[in-house]
Amino acid sequence: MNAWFSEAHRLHTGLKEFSYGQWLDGFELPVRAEAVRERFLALQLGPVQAPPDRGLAPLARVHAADYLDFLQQAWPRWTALGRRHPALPMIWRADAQLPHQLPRHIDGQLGFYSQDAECSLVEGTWAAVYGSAQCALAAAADLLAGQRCSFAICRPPGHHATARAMGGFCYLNNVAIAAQSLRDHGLQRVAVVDVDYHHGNGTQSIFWSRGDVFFASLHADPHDDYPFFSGHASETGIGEGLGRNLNLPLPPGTDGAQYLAALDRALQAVAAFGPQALLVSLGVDTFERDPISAFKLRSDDYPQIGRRLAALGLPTAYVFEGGYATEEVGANTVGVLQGHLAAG
Ligand code: Q9C
Ligand code: ZN
Repeated sequence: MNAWFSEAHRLHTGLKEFSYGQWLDGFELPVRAEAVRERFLALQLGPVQAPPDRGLAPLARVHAADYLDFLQQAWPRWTALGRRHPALPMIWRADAQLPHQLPRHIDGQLGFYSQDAECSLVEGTWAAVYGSAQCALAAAADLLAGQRCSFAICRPPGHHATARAMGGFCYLNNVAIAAQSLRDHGLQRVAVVDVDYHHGNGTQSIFWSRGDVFFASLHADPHDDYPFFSGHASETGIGEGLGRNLNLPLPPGTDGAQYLAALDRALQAVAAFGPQALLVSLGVDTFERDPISAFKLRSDDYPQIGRRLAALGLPTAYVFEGGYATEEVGANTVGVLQGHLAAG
């Protein structure tokens, strides 16, 4: 299978986050994508290539034009104030009663276009997020060209990004951009399965009222973990999207057996939807030694995930999301692909 990888991800580095009262270096490190790439190459699963440039138009099918402008302009506007450190928001518009009015100041706009204080912007952030989205588009294009399986080594990740807000290390929603691209190239029904530890709130929100993209997510119960405000089982979509959103929140300490049982439930619902292609938000922060997560999956559980996904028998693109145990992120992520290939 092809893997798609953009070298520009390395420019998104030196990140900071404000984490529950602590000022931390980012967890979302360049070594993550490098480790995944190295493992894919070491196992000789296929070529790793730079994605073709498909431009901004497919990104603008998912994200608001003003948000895309903001992402491109944020760093020059930040440095124009004499600042050289990574940009982060410090104020948000929660629970506002007035109709929204976009602030003119960069500090106001950072809050306007973000969900939390986990997405810092540096000089190379735009180049990195643009390249990451192009990787997802290349994997989608592989499916349109008749490939059965493809892998986008996206970094930064994407599933927390909404149409107009970054959050949780995510700026552009890579998997949503890929799903929309499949729709725009004629596929009628697409399914997204999100196996990252965190709820894919951005992807849910993008397809919330749509009947053409089914979204299923397994994740930490929002009562226990980020993103806290979404991911409950009661969230099932609205309008044409009603019944096309499936959340399976799981408790802290969830192990491989519990996880695979929940995955089987999700995949039954996906099969009933009858999609023509499958996109997988592939996070491995469900791992027992992940530094920011509370599930207990072991390395040999990951091929089982791939095996089950392959059993749907659909053209499948894997899109890399979270996973912060830098020693094992390569083996665990590529382990899912090995399981998929072994099954199919
Ligand atoms: N300082 C993804 O896995 N916040 N995003 C953790 C740690 C959650 C993770 C707090 C971060 C979201 C794509
Ligand atoms: Zn995650």
